Order: sequence, then structure tokens, then C-alpha cells
Amino acid sequence: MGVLNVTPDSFSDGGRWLNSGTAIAHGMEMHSQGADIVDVGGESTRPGAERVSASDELRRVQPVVAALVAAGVPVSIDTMRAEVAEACVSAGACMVNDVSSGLADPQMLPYLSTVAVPVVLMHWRGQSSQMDTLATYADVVQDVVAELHARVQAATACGIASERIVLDPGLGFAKTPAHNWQLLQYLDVLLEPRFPVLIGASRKRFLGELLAVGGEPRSMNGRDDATSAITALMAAQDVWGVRVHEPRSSRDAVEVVTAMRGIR
Ligand code: PMM
Repeated sequence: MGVLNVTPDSFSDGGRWLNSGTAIAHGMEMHSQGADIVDVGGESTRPGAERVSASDELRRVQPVVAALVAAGVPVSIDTMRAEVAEACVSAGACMVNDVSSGLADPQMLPYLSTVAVPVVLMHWRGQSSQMDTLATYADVVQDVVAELHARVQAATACGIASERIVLDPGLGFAKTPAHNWQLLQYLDVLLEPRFPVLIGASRKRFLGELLAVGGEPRSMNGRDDATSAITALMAAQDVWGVRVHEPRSSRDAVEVVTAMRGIR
């Protein structure tokens, strides 16, 4: 899954794809580089980010989604708003990625029950403006699994078939770097209930900190090799997908794992 943030302020690529034409070209480029799905978002979720209005969000994403769909690119819409999800699914998006798993907008799960597209439910505890204060867990792996399953219950109670659900531990969302590493290390616990799992580690702060020199985190565009290393490890554990900014190297990593697996 290629990341396309049509925002001025995303932590990883804010401002780069705010112009629709540039965003569309980049989405097509990521698809040609091996992204099976392009995930279009119009609202930054970086720690501390303030919310944008629904109309601004729609204005950013709608033309990009429509153009990519017209070009034959499978598109997922990364939004916490039912209104935006609805407009984008109507424009041809084939998946909804709600980082709040329906918690931010009470209309989201009811809306999703009326359509048939797959839905990503990500572990989320609160808006970006406050999420760094919510990173307290008794046992991060068990707590994330339990809280995600509560969201699965809420979704299925609304009439969303469990076959449509993809789970995501939400790396970096109310998580410290240590929490992120624990979730990756104990992925088998998350995988155990057999929902497809999506992982979004790409260029995140914990990779910058891992690769820091003299206390200075590695810059954003120096984190793609570490991202592809995580892709390889995740592919070897049968995750359903990885959400990445630079799909070519992650695609290569998946090809390597697939070739190795073909031997046995
Ligand atoms: N991370 C970001 C945004 N959307 N969606 C899912 N499902 N999983 C994630 O980990 C995730 C997401 C924030 O990262 P970005 O600013 O690089 O898009």
C-alpha cells in the first residue's frame, strides 16, 4: 500500500503532494513501482496535529481519488470521517482506512455497513493532538489486541461482515518507540485471530530514533532501507499488507520473501 498524503503537514511527506496534479502523478508512480493499493489521505495524523474541516479534507482528496480510479489504480481512502469515506467510495475507492476504527465519527461504522468494501480498523486511543499522553499500557500487546477486538465487535454489531475487516496495530499512535518494537516482535499474537493485518511502520519516528547518530534522529528520507527491512520481516510472517512511502524497495523485499518461500 503506497502512502499518498494530500496534506500540508503530514510528518513524512507533508506539503509534497498538496497539488492535485502532483499527487495524482505520484499515486500513479507508486502503483507502477509495485503498490497494489494507493492510500489517499487529506488529514495529517502526525502527533500534535490539529484537525482540518471536512470540506477541506474532501477538497484535497476527492479529485485525486477520482483521477487515480479513472487511471485504474486501486485506491484506499484514509479518513476518520464517514462523509469523506462515502464521497470517495462513490468516486470508486475500493477500501476505507479509518485510523480511529470508527471511534472519531459515530457515523463511520453505520455508513460502512451500507457498502461492501474492505475496512481497515486501526488501534487508536484519541486524536493526534493528545495521543502522546495516551501511551500508557499494562501490556501493550495484550491491550492493543483487546482494544482492537472491541472495535471488531463494534463493527460486526453494526453489520460489517468480519471477512471485510483488516486490523492494524497503529504504530506510533499513542505508542512509544518501545511499544512499537514490542508490537512488531509479538505480531503473532495479533495475527492469531486470523484477521488480515496491515502494518504502517514506514519512516516513522521510532525508525529515526533507531538510526540516530549522536542523539540526532535519522532524517525522514533516510529511513526507507529500515522500512524495507521491516517489510521483509512482516512478509515472512504473512502480514496482509504494509503501508509505505517508497513502494519499490518494499515490493522487492516481498518478492525476495516470496521466492525464498517457494523453495520449501
Ligand atoms: N499511519 C499514518 C496514517 N495512516 N493508516 C494505517 N492503517 N496505519 C498506519 O500506521 C497509518 C495510517 C501516519 O503516517 P503518515 O503520516 O506517514 O501517513
